[in-house]
Amino acid sequence: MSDAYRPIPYERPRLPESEMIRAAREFRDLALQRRSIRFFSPDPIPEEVIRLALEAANSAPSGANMQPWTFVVVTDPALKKRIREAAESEERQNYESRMPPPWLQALEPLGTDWQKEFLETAPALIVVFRVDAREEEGGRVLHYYVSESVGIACGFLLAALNAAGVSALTHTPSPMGFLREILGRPAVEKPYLLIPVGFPAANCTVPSIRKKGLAEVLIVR
Ligand code: IYR
Repeated sequence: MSDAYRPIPYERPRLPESEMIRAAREFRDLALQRRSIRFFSPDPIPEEVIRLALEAANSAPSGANMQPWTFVVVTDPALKKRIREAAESEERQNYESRMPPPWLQALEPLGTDWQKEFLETAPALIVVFRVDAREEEGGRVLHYYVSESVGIACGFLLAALNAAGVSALTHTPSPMGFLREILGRPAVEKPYLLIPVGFPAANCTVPSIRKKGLAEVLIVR
């Protein structure tokens, strides 16, 4: 056995079954309250809420425990403006010529277009970068299962924000390379997701869409 393997005991109290079901139901109910929003109030959200949600995200399981992510929190209005302008420039080309008709059709129920006002209105933008490798004394160390790991961390982040009553949008302007430049991140970091966070605007609306029920996606063998 390798010297690097030094396990320590792990114990967790077992909940009674009724308590497990109650906790699972409570989390399910909270998850069902979540909606992606595109109309944000400019009201700030407590910095501590973002910090705690990011601590939850940073605890996510990752390939070989390498935590292959960087989170950048943007609240500076000038930076948000630059990000909006760059995102809209890409998105305008997407909507006007790059997205094929079936894609545009799939987006119709969401009512999206190239304009991304929420990138300036939302009080904070969390930009998540995937980090494919890191430099160490001995040379470059590759990270493993980076997209799976970062996806899970983003799921933790969204769930933690939602539990605190904070709304968010999973936004992917494409291509997103401009985020690396504007935020001054190294080439080894690739923008993965842009998550505006905040409270819904007073007149916020969301698309009337339905989620598939579990029966449509669950197979038990
Ligand atoms: N990135 C574009 C288009 C878009 C794509 C998907 I897939 C969505 O679920 C929503 C939007 C935009 O943000 O408008």
